[in-house]
Amino acid sequence: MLSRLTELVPKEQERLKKIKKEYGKISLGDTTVDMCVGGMRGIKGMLWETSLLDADEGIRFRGLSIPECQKKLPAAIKGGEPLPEGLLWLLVTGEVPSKDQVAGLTKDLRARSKVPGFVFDVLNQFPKSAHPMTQLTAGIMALQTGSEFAKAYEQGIHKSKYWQPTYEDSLNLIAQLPEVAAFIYRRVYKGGKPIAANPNLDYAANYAHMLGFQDQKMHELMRLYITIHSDHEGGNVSAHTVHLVGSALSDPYLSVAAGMNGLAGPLHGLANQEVLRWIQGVVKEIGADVSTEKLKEFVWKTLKSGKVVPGYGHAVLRKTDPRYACQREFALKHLPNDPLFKMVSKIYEVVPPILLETGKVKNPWPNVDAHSGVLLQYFGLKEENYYTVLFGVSRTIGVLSQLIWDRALGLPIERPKSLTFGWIENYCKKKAKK
Ligand code: CMX
Repeated sequence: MLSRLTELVPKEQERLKKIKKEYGKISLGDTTVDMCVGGMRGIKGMLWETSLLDADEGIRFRGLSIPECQKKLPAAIKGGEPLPEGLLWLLVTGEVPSKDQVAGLTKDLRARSKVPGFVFDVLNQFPKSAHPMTQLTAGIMALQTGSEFAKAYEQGIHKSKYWQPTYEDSLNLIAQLPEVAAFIYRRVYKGGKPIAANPNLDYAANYAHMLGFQDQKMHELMRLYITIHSDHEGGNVSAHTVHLVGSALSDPYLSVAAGMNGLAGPLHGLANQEVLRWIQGVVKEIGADVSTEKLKEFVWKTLKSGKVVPGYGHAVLRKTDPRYACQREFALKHLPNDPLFKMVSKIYEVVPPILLETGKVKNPWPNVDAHSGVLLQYFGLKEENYYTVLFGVSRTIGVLSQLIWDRALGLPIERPKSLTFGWIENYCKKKAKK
């Protein structure tokens, strides 16, 4: 992949120069006071090449929808789920890889996957009760001591070469993260005995194996899971944070650790944990074989107590998330009679009309997090506090693919303009008088 990237970098640098020269002064639309005080919704203010999100259709990775990725990217078994290594290749180069290229990348990642022993010592200092996301971020920060970018910067590397150590750090971190993440799982939930990597397995299957899952179907689920959670354009909290922190030339480890702290928020990646807890709350209070009426009451109770229904809604999407839809397809194929899957299907019927009835929720449909926990439960990964770590391992692939390009294109430090209430009031009063 590195040799292909080396060919692509000068071409894309020229492309950016041309865009700046020819279109630099063209307006992409105005911002409003609502956007300023409302979380910058819809502001077109960031370049993100690896994926693009359409409100109705959902995500496309380098132009490919999820079903297209499932068809075009190499799989471990015929007709099976895509290998995340193939997606990584696609995100970094913009090209669909051959089977051989993916096999080469799997091998490259395996060669980079050794985690220094002191990283585990650092993690062992944490109380086991520390949230797995806290431990994951700490593990990434421990790995940061091996940053090639930080070393090269200290040695005075020319800015035109920044992308090369960024590439090395990115592949190293992507390669090392499953072992760190699996160590956290075994330590917190399985009495501390880690499982050694299996060099014959692909990236996702090996991660599942190190967690303690040998079922082929679980390996397929992990391939799908890691593929679909990787990237969701640039404006979401984790991706934007990595881009922002990276724009200060903080190395990939520092940038990803920051992004993981954003992913750990309940309105973002932690929602997958919250969904499962919420479903368990339903089962506990009204039983697994719940009637529609009782479920409606439960949803209203959640809303009236000032909480969100986790797994529903989105800042950009306005239809059912295709990442939800493909997990539903997976469930229909592999666990159609699972009671919790049936519950998820029932929730899908009940929740959207209620969210619409509130009159304020812009997207009443399920997002990626509404489904993932139920699939993981079925295959035995029942510790919901760990779910966001899986999301984090996957998200690292997407955000680092873009970070390599941020450095290759020499994108500048991010610095949007902020305003005060007083500034807004004065400006709007003056405007009203005109
Ligand atoms: N349950 C209850 N209320 C919800 C809601 C939900 N699922 N989704 C949105 N709302 C509320 C908002 O809290 C907001 O209320 P206030 O006006 O009282 O503040 C109102 O509806 C309008 O919000 P919105 O414009 O529709 O949505 P936002 O862009 O502000 O927020 C999101 C998007 C995802 C944070 C929100 O839908 C939410 O909190 N969902 C539940 C948590 C969740 O599933 N997060 C995961 C998202 C996917 C991911 O990042 O992984």
